[in-house]
Amino acid sequence: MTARIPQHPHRRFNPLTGEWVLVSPQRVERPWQGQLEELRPVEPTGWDPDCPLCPGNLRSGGQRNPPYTNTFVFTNDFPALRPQIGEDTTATDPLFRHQPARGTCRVVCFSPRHDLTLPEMSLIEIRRVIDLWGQQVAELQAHYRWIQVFENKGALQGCSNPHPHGQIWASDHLPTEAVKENDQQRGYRRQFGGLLLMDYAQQEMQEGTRLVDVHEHWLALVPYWATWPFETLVLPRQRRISHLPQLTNAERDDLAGLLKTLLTRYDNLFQTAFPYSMGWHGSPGTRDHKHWQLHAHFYPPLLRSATVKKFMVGYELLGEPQRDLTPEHAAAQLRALPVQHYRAFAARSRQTSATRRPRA
Ligand code: H2U
Ligand code: ZN
Repeated sequence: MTARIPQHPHRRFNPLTGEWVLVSPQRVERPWQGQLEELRPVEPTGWDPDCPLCPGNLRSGGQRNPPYTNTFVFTNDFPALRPQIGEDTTATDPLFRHQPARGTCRVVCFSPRHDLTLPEMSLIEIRRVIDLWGQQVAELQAHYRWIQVFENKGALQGCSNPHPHGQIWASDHLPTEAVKENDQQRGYRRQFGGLLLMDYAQQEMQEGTRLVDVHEHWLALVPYWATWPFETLVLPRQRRISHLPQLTNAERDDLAGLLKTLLTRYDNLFQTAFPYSMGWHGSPGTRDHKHWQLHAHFYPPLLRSATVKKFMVGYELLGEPQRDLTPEHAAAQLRALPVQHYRAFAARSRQTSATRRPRA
């Protein structure tokens, strides 16, 4: 248990990856004259004639999107992985080793509306995205070993387009993060007999200080070992779940609710469409690995405003990740925020003041 959190520099261990993070709580107030990022203007329109993801529009690859009304999936026009391996490319030289990489990449449009983001979508609409993720994983699992569902959101995070969308990359090989998590979860089960992320969720529920949102089937928390300032981990609370297709109706509805509150808190923190990279980590392959628990990571880059982000540079690149703001403080900040979206609140206030305005 994490009884006492030190106020001096210390390192925390990430049991999911086997890596360490340096925490320096005393540096929070250090002077900052860093760069200000340029803010993306608010998207004014629900349909953008120049957006390759909007319904009915032509994509860069030359194909036209159907007039879709809910969600829409297509194969990436510029895929990083392809289903056919051209030539047999294996080299075992210890210094010049390579192996073939076979796979496929898809783009998933969450909504036909160009100006929406997940937290501003209704629970029914978010549930449709969850169902689509599940269908896609089920379909791709028949052909590939690792299915990476993810969303890159915001120009600050390198996202190319504000239209609400995510991606899915499927591959024969386990990527590096998956290998680490697989080894660590398997090792924990061998050593302690339990399920790493279930044991962790239970202890965090008792501890309380890092919790952000607790729903019936899911919880979101700032992990003890978080590296990004407002990083969160989304975990099942009730049972071991292999991957997204295994979610029950109740778990899907509850997840829609949790994503809505968590992402609304994120947007409310700096009153901006909070950028992040998020993704699901489910059990590899079709075998139901007993050591693996389904979970989602949210990695947001912002540190202290809508424009000031955390850089993973210097010591982080050359030594190990470091943070000043403690995970406990980050969780307390997120918990204190309302779960009503600031844009909806602003719109309602405008309406109320308009109806109160005395007639001329
Ligand atoms: P990001 O939002 O992370 O930038 O990803 C968008 C993806 O959409 C990107 O991988 C693909 C890009 O290749 N894309 C298409 O496949 N067709 C298009 O017409 C535009 C973008
Ligand atoms: Zn669009």
